[in-house]
Amino acid sequence: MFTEGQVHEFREQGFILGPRVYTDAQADELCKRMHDVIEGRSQRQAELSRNLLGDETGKVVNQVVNIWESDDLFREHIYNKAICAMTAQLIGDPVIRVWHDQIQYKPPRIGGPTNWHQDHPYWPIIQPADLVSAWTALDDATIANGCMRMVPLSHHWGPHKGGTIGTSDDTFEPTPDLEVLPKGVVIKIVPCEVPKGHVMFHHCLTWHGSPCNTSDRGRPAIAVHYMPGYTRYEPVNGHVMEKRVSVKPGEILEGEFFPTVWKNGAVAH
Ligand SMILES: O=C(O)CCC(=O)C(=O)O
Repeated sequence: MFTEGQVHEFREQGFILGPRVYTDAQADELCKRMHDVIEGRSQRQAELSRNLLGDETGKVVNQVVNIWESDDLFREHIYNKAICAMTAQLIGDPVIRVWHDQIQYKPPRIGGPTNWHQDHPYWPIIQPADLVSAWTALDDATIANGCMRMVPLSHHWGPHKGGTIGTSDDTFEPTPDLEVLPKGVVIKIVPCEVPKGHVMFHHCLTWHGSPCNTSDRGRPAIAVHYMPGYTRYEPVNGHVMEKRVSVKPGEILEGEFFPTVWKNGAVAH
């Protein structure tokens, strides 16, 4: 669990490194299963599995959405008690649901970038922007293999233009449209190394991205995007998860594909 001071730090800064939630052996097993899904050996299919960068760049970011649907251990992961308890603290709501999960695996040497962005503008069917993501490293995520970079305080600056905060270049710096930012903001980049089996949390408006992996070590991780119980289905554009929505616009987003994982201080199985 986080201390009150840590919850305050998260709300101020927009991200925080949490504790170890898996032993090395548990992280290795999840990593093995991640490769099974990416390489088509799992029994069931995830919602989406593709190279996020397409086939033309020669770089690869293996993106899998809702791996929990394809593998029982990843299904258990979304209910991980420690992660859910910390997420509920950070979000500050007694009910937590899964919006969706997401793998972005950067293979050794050819692992590509994830451009600077905010998450919520990519989710134009849910409101309000109070989600928190729990990003668990299945091996050490380091500066060398493309750990995430965050911009502290940026979640206080509102949604950026279409969610895009510049393209990735050699220096991997965000190139925002300063016109749409509050005056006087200071853009500082913090590399966030996450040791194997540890979890890091970020707010859905925090600017973040990750550069290429040019190292000899892959960068496996699983992010779960958790939403407070009051999150509504408010479609203004499309999303890959929309076909799974069974409620009406304006209603609380819940149902089989958006499981309630935490309720009133306990895991909700
Ligand atoms: O894994 C990465 O480098 C990016 C992940 C991300 O953008 C997210 O979890 O919101």
